[in-house]
This record gives sequence, structure tokens and C-alpha cells, in this order.
Amino acid sequence: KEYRLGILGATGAVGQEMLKVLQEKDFPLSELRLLASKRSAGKEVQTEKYGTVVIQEATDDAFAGLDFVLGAAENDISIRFTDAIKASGATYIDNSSAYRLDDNVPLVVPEINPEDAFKHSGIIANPNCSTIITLVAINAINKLSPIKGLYASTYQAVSGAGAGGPIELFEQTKQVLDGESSSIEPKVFQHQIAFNLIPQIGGFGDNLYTSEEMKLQNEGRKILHLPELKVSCTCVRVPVERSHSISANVITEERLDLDDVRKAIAGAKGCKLVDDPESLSYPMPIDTSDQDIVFVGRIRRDLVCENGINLWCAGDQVRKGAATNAVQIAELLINA
Ligand code: 11C
Repeated sequence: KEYRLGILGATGAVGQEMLKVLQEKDFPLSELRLLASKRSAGKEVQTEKYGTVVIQEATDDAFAGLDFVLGAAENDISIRFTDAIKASGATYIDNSSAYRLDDNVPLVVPEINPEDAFKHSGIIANPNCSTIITLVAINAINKLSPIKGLYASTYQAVSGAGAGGPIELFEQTKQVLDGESSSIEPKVFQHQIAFNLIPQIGGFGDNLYTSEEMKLQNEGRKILHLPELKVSCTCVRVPVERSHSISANVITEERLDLDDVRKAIAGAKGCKLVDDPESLSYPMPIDTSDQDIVFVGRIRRDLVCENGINLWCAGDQVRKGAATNAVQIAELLINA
């Protein structure tokens, strides 16, 4: 069987990656509809598998006849078109954060909670990128002994902020190297990102954590089915082009054996164990970009908490953290 699929927000970084992943996976399509703002409508996109596709303006009528819509748009655009997508009968797999915590919307990472995808009533949400990468890395630990708490610090690449992120990093880097630091004017990020770290992603909440930091706890509870899970997270933007990395301190109910943890992670879906200190082998964002596997390493015992395991993981946030995860959800549904 072949499917009719639309990408809402097809011209953005995630939308373009969705198109790439669909082609790589040979997703069986009889129609591909690329939907974007009026500004992009009429432009032609050359694709290897699906020929030349003309971008159409996203309007209420643009979803008619589709089986799937992959959402790669911001929350306001996603909300704006939800009713039209529902009315079309298409299943909406949305990468925005608009519906992630809605009780009627499954939040799915196929390696972790595939069964939830089948409980949808029209919308399935794709989790936050750092959340996906962290949870894929620690899911095997949760299976050995339930996770009670998690301390996490994220090191998030500039491409997580969209196509403008890398442009800003490269421009500012050149300005600094040319001795023109004083003329730097941050646009995408709150401060200069070249040769700097910015400990803010998202807006600050009343508890002084940012919106991005709270996603790991709120989305993690839903995906792992651990309603009591406690997470303290610090999200940091780093001058890395692509792939988010996370330092995670995982506290489990029972004290785990390190070898058991390594074995479990090595055998976990979507993970690759990269953990050999002797050969200086550990996950690095430069090695995890442009592929779908989360690399996990630096596995060691926490020195503060008896039941704590520390690890470091990295993964391509545009792919596994967004586009690939959404396409995998669609695959789950068509292969059922
Ligand atoms: C970033 N992860 O790197 C963010 C952007 O919850 O989908 C994605 C926000 C989200 O800036």
C-alpha cells in the first residue's frame, strides 16, 4: 500500500530533514505534499524518490485526501491547522510542543513506548529533541530498575534553534577571528554564541527553570510511564553546529551493576555503546551527526548517590530528535 503524506512547515530545518528521511527509508508514498507559508508557495523542490514537488501554501483546504501530516511548524501554526488536519481524516504527527502534554495525545518514542502510538485519536506528538536523546540513552537503565530521579545538563547545538542558528554561529566566529567582536549583534540567541555558552534555552518559569528544562521531566514522565519521575535539568546552548549532548545522572530504585548497565545499553534499541576510556572513545557530537543512533558512554558510578549511574550521550537532534522520530512513528502505524 502507498500513502499520501504532507509535511507542514516543509521549508524549515526539520521539514527538510523529514523529506530526506522519508526518501532514505523509501517510505511508500503515492503523493507527497509540501506545505509552507505563502512566501514559499510555488517554489520547486527536486527530490530523488518523488520527482519535482511544488510547494503549496498551507491553507485549511490543503490537507484534503492525505493519510498523514508530519508537522514541522511552530506551536501557533500547528494549532492554527489542527482542526483542518483532523477534518481531512489524516493522522497528524506533530513536532511542535503544542499537544505533547495533552492527555488525549500520545507522546511517542518508538524505541520506548511504541504501543502508545496506537491509542491516538488523530494526533500523535513528537517529543522535544533533548528529551528523545536522553530517554533513548537511559531507557535500558529504567528497564533494569525504575528511575526515580534524573539530573541532566544538556549541551545543545545551534541548529536546534532552526536554520538561522548555524548561520549566526559561523558569522560571529568569523567576526571574532577578524577582530570585529564589538560589532556582533545577536539575533537568534540571547547573547553572542561564538566562543561562548548560553545557559538559557526557552523562557524562564516561576521556579526559575526554563521551558526547555521542564520538558525533560514533563515529557519524560509521560513517555516512560513514570508519573513520579523527578528531573532537575540545566539546558545550555553550545557553539556546536549539530547534535545535542547530555550529561545524565540517573538515580534508580535499586543499586545496579555497572557491567549490567553497559550490556543493557549496548543491546538497547536505537543506542550504540561508545565507552572505552583506554582508547579515548566516548560519544561526541561531531560523530553522531547525520545519523539516527544515540551514542552512550562515560558510564560510571555516581560518587554522591549510592543508586546513581552517570553517563554522557549524544545524538542528532534534527534527525532522531525530530524528523526521524516522526517518520518512525508513521512507520509504526503503517507496519502494524
Ligand atoms: C533547541 N530543542 O535546541 C530546542 C528546540 O521542544 O521542540 C526544540 C524545542 C522543542 O533550541
